[in-house]
Amino acid sequence: MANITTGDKEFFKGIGQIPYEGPESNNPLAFRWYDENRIIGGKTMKETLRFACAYWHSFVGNGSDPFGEPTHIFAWDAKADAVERAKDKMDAAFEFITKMNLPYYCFHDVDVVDYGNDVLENERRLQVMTAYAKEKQQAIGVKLLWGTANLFSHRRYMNGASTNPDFHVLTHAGAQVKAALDATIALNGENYVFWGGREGYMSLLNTNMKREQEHLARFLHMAKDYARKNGFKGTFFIEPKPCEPSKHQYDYDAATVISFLRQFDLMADFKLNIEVNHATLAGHTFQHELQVSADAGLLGSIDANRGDYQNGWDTDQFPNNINELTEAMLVILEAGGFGGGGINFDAKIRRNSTDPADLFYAHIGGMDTFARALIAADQILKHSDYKKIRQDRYASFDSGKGKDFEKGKLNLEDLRDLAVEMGEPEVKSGKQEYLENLVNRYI
Ligand code: XUL
Ligand code: CO
Repeated sequence: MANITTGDKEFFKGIGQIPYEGPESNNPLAFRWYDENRIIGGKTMKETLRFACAYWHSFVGNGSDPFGEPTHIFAWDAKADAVERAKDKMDAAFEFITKMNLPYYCFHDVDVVDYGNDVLENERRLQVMTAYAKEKQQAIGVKLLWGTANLFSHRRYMNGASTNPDFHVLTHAGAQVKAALDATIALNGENYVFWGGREGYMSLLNTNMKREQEHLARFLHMAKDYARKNGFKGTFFIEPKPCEPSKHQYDYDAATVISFLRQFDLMADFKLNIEVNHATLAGHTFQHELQVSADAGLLGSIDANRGDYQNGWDTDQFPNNINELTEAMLVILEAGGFGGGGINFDAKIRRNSTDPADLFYAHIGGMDTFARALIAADQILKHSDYKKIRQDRYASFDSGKGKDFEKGKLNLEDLRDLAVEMGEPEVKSGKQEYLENLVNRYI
């Protein structure tokens, strides 16, 4: 990656390129585990992990919460003109991404430049910024992992975007998605995401759920057809989340989304973007959601963060749980990696993390944790009996009558006769603690 010349416009002063220094280093601004060129399982860490910086949390999220004003006062947020301000923000973003050696970034339309109520002016602003981003991507060698449109913040979307009961609102969602797709295509974006925070309901009393879901499907087909017609070769991702901001969201969890994609004939173009804290809000583990997606051949990408054990909302904290991520990497590696996506840090530094260096510590920690998890998972798969133990549990289906059952050669009466013939089965251990210890042994 080329060195960035930031000159007078350096926003993260005093922080240079983040080096890899190895596990013994005491430098908080260095990687201990993420060594981008290290080969694990035949690929470099950079190629497997495909890290992306999320524009919204890193350069827009200002630390404000429902109880308090912003605490992160950004130097790039000073100019009066929206496009000039957006250019400063983009300079800051690319400076950060370059210093971190992140290969990818992701954005919503409104993260890049402020939107107003004028569709034409919004399109103009995004086009100017797309041209600006294109130059920067080329100069620095950073790529767009995915683009998306924010269809949840504006008050017009309070009752939904493509599922809004008012067609007039739906047209605005269409205009926004068209412009965001144009930007994604112009920037060679590798994927496009739909996260439907308002595609759900606050009360069933005023909601025709069936009709709203049909509208959502129609809308996704329109977006897909438009993008394909305009040369988009990437994958569309749906990002499940059960609730927040809506009481109930239609993209509740991986299983719900897969069934929706199947019902509405969207399986060929869409995969899933699984977010850690969304999985836990749905009452699942992150690993569960990954496995459900992988089993359907639809594991596309992940949004990396973690939740809080006590809080029941989406705290979007940077990942630091090695056990959770090692188990996740086992699923991802066994699935053959991401389906076109990567690891997007959909995570924000805390309200009281106000030093410019905090954004670096957060990303370094997240990247190192994933790198460690990758190394451990690769070792587990190569050198332990992890796979064999799981495989052996099903050995009774590999031959004889068990195999006949899988092949559909038996009926219910056959099962009854076999039960009589074979008598009571022996008790067999699931070896859960053995496997938990095995994972820890490799961390
Ligand atoms: C919200 C969330 C979004 C999506 C993109 O919980 O995860 O930031 O990732 O719209
Ligand atoms: Co997300």
